Amino acid sequence: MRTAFMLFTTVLLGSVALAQSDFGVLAIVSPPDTVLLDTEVVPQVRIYADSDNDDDAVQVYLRIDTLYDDMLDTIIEPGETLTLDLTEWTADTEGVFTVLCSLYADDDTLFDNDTLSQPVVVRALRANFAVEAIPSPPGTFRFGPDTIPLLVVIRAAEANEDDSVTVRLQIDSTLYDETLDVYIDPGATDTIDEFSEWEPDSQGVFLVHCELLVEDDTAANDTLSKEVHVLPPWLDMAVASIEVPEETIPYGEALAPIRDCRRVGQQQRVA
Ligand SMILES: [Ca+2]
Ligand SMILES: [Ca+2]
Repeated sequence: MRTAFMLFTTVLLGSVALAQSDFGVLAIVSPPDTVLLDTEVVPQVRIYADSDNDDDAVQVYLRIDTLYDDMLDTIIEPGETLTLDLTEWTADTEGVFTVLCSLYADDDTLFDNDTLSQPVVVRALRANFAVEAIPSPPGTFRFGPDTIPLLVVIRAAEANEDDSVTVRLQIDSTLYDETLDVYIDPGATDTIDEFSEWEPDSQGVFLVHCELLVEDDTAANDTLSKEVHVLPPWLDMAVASIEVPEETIPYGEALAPIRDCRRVGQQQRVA
């Protein structure tokens, strides 16, 4: 008898479970992770219904901290997924805020999926920079004369005019380390030639590394490196003159040749 009662209870509970209706929030589609300051976005959420009833009424609420609060009444059909647009929101305050979506339906019996939250960052438009090339020092050169490092930096076109960028150039980390603040017009490509000269005093392979010290939308293009091979200077010899005596040379007289050779690379007279 007891076994029969438990079986009846199980069947009954099972039938109750099968009859449960559920409505839930699937996603906060908008606002996205980041919204630019003073732009307007249309908040958008996705909900679903797992119910046997036609025309279930659902109230959907969306809140963005204390900045925004909206509610939407809608009708949803069994098995349906709806993407709903709410009232526009103008992101006029910088910061990190919590977007909270919740729903209510009379026949809902599962409540864990009735709310969903995610952060949104509101920030001002950034100036975007990228280091494009390191034309100097060249890949191979001979030390002797100094070389002026050159960097090509690009700035994307955008609205805010005033931002500058800090550029750091290092050669083997410690041989050369210089930082400059430069201004580049929006949309322009500039060759920065204001770094001080580099005076390599030994041969070898050196790593030239450029870094833009900036927080912009794409960090991957903020660094660039190249290897430079520094070779010793040429030992460049040249004959400068051969001096011939003008007077008659007596036959049999020994005469020391006179020549004048110069080491051109060092401008150093060797004879
Ligand atoms: Ca639910
Ligand atoms: Ca960048």
